[in-house]
Amino acid sequence: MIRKTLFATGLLTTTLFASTACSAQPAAAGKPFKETVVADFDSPWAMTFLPDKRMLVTEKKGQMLLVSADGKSRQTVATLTVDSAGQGGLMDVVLAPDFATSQRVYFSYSSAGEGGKGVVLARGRLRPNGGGGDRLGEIEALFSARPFVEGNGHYSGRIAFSPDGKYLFFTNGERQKFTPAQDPKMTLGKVLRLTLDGKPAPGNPLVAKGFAPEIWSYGHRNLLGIAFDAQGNLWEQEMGPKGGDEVNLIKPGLNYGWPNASNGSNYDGTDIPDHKPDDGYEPPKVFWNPVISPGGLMIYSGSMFPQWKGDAFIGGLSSKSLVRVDLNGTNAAKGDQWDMGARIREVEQGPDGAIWVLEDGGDSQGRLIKLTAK
Ligand SMILES: [Ca+2]
Ligand SMILES: [Ca+2]
Repeated sequence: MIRKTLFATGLLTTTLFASTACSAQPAAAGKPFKETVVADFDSPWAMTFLPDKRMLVTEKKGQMLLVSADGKSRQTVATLTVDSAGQGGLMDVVLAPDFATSQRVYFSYSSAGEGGKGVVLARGRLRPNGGGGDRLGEIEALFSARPFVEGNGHYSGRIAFSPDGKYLFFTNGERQKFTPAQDPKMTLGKVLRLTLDGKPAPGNPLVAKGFAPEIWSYGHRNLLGIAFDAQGNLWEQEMGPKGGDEVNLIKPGLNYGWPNASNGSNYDGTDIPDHKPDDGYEPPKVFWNPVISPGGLMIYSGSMFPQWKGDAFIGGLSSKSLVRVDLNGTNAAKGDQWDMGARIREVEQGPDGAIWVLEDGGDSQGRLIKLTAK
């Protein structure tokens, strides 16, 4: 009925034109969710929910905060020494698969050291501190990207656990140096598969070809999201250059093309050959041109928004949007792109199936917003 009315008034034509120009931005009237501001933070980067519905939130400068379920109170559970210049800082935070018994929390941060800077994977245990609070103790660094290089960009540092809880996937960005993504000895520009102790996982696919033993896939740029879907497929998003942001289905041993193939072009205007069949590089399942600048990835499994079950949600930084990607088995297609009015860094699913987003702003301008069904 609505469709018919649109036809009658000619609005549908306008909608179609707008949709083409904006690259999958449907001209839906209003958003299909209610937004509630729950708290605000100083340059938050990542969050995750505890089984008791409280949240861990990381702030770029090194604070890990434990926030009450209603967002009204918070405590600092760790102040970490990080290198927070540029895109660096305290980054991802994810609970161990056996958190209920181990209290282990995995996190990532950038650090300075010999040769420059790099991203580090670490863990600690979140336990009561005696005086009523909680504290992240027994902190240990497990793995560092190789090599450390100069510069403050493209650390990546996202963490995901395999569905069986045995392995940890860790993303290492190419540090804005391009060619390391194709270098078999460097972990930069790669998806890594590690044991829960941060060691190379046994059976990684490229060892026989002379690659570093941690490497699962390569040819990546800046991987700011990685997550398994309910079928066990591993999805990854990465920031492309000028144009060419990607959602990739990650399979062991494959080369995803950076910097030799991209559907975008370099910022200096020079072209990069697009992905094409039989070029030896795995093409993205979805790409954006112009870009969305993907900052965080969540695959929805809740019941509050049943129409989106199994779909991927992406926080858009420069696009200031929340992006939905239709996942259907191993296929993906653009879904919605909602204007959020601020850079979105992180997307998370809450215990009741609500969708939570963290804005990217500093000076307490990084708001935590809960999205619920209307
Ligand atoms: Ca998260
Ligand atoms: Ca290109």
